Amino acid sequence: MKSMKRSWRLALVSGAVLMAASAGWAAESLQDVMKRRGLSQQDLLAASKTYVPTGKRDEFIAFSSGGQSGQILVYGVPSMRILKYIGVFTPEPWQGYGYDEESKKVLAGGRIDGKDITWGDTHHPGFSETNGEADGQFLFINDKANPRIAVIDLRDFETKQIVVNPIMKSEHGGAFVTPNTDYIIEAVQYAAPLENKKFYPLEEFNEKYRGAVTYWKFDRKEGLIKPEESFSLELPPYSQDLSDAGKGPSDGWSFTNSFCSERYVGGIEKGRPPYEAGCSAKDTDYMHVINWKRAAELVKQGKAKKINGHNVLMMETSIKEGVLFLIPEPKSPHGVDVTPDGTKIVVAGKLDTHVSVYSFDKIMAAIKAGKFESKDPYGIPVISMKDTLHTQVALGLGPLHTQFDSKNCIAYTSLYVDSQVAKWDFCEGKVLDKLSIHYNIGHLMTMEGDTTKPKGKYLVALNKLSIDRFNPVGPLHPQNHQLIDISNDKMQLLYDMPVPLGEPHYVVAIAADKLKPAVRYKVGTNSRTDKPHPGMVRAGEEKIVKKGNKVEVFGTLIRSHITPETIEVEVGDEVTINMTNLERAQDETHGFTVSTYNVHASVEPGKTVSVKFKADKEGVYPYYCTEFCSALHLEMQGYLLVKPKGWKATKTTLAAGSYSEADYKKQVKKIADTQAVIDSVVGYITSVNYKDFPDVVNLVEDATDQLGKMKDAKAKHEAAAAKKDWEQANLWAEQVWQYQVKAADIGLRAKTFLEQSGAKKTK
Ligand code: CUK
Ligand code: CUA
Repeated sequence: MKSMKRSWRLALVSGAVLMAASAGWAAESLQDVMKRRGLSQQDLLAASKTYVPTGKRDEFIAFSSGGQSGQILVYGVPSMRILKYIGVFTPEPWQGYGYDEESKKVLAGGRIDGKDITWGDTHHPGFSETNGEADGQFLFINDKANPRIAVIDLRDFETKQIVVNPIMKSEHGGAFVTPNTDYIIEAVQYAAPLENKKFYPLEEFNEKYRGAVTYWKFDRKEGLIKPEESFSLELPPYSQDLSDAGKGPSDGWSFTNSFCSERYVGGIEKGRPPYEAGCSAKDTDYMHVINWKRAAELVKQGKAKKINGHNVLMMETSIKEGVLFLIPEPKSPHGVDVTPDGTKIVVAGKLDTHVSVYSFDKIMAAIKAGKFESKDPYGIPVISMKDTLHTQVALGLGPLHTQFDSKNCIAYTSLYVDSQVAKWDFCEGKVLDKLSIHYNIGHLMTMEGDTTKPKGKYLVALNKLSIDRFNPVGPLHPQNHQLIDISNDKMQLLYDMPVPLGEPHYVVAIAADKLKPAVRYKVGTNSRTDKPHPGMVRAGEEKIVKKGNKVEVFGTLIRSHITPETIEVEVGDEVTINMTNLERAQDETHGFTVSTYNVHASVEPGKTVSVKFKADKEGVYPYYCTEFCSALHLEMQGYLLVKPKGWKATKTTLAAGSYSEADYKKQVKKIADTQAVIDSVVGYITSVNYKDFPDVVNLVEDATDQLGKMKDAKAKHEAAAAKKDWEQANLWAEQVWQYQVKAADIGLRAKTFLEQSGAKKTK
């Protein structure tokens, strides 16, 4: 132990010196490396387009659906480096999501019929938008299996809300956002009765089963969906698929595909041809064209029917009021995507080689003229394809999804069967380039490519299979996100990124500089509600309150101790532990857990988190900090003592060590040496314009805090030494040194930061 302390001191003293002394090895040439690693010129070119040097950042941030993991995966483009997983529908232990009280409440919002659902089939993330542009404030994502939508606040990348769709039993076409984030669109997938827990036999499919599309009202100020102000449209049982909101000239309208307007009901066990045959029998399905602005007005006028307490505009009303129309679209289509200028709607055929480009103007003209080719079996007016098509382009086999370029009229469509990306011109209706990629692309994504202002540059192909692409990891393979350069006429494949969370259907990416995430919370914040946490306390106010069998702890975390260090309860007590992280420095997160009670919290600077459990087992349970937060992280510990009922202490002295006067002298010398290091670091920091760097100012505040605590400990070790109580003298001297180490650690970090940020001498 003693030698370890010595090496610590050495490290502190030499840290600054080491920093400067690391160049000058005879470097391998580029040719040497190419030869050694078997790389071609083409590889090198690709590498130079995706490589982000150490310490540098990505230009775009991608938010990928985590598929069945129920999470979101955040990665940088072009480096494809994974930055974070965000727990959404699924507990996420690192972030304490589902293990602390605050996040449990968020997950509880996603309970269905009183039951926890701890996974989600996430498909489509969507950014909040302002005037049709991604604004970097919020992210939404859907759960196909258990029809739900979640809200993630991009100030802290935390999930704040989960809402359950009150009338659907499955969904797919969410989360699509209207241009000013008034509504988040979610469409049914498999038709079912809209009333909850209502049984109708499949023989009554046409009469009693329904599709629907829900418009969830979003309150940007509160950062929450308002279920009371949300509404749905009842739709025929056509297996609605994806949606997109109109923008610019088409703002106020939305478009939703369907893939089984045959209304086919399978049943191979009864000898009927399967769904796949019945649902693709006809040459066309229907695109639903919906005037959602008008629909919202009708709902306000009280024209909706309440189903399961939710506003539903019934088909009859929608038809009468002219808010719902259909247009045939070729064969079991998949994606529907509105062009950035809002004038056209691109529908990909899936079982047809074409993409069909509809003109919004032509759709409006037909509606205005009352020119319909027919009515569907439910009386919805059908506008003819011929009257509304701008063009159709044969792209290849299995077109699925379309994204847009920063250049006018340029689109990219995924070809599932061909495993290709097609670059094409949707104004002129011609193919410009095709790129073969690895197997079976689903979605594809360009930078802000579904907004009014796509940023071009890169495209990511989301491939379903990776087959032989990566080192084998068993029969379940990762998926493969392939990065493609689209800045030139010809597309170039750059990089394969294995995605270890299946199956990420869709990704959205945003310019990194649009994101303004916080580095800390206001002290005492409940991060899930963004409100002051009643369990917060400041330094020195920590307390344990006991009322009957309820014990509530108001504690704090700061390098490197937990206050309180002992919590005593009686078996059967209900224990709530609130922990506030008092740090200000960036990235000084502490974790908190109590052994075997299945609780965990991630307590970022300023946050207050509570964990709750019934102390139903007698015994001794260590609690500790789970983040390696400082050199004395392992010592960031305490004991929960769960005592038998009516237990009385018999022994009252704690175990002790043996310390001498010589030990004490050594401690005092060590303190003096360390102080010299601190003084030199402080000397440097105050000699430059450190106040111009807010991150450094925070570090300095934290360091000053640590040093401030020294005074009291110093008085204690000196008083004990005067009384020749060498145990107390040594331990309090050691505590002084601990404060110094932490201050020096923070100080060195500040110094490095300043040196790397080009701080200027002021003295
Ligand atoms: S879907 Cu999976 S490839 Cu859910 Cu958007 Cu098309
Ligand atoms: Cu705090 Cu480890």
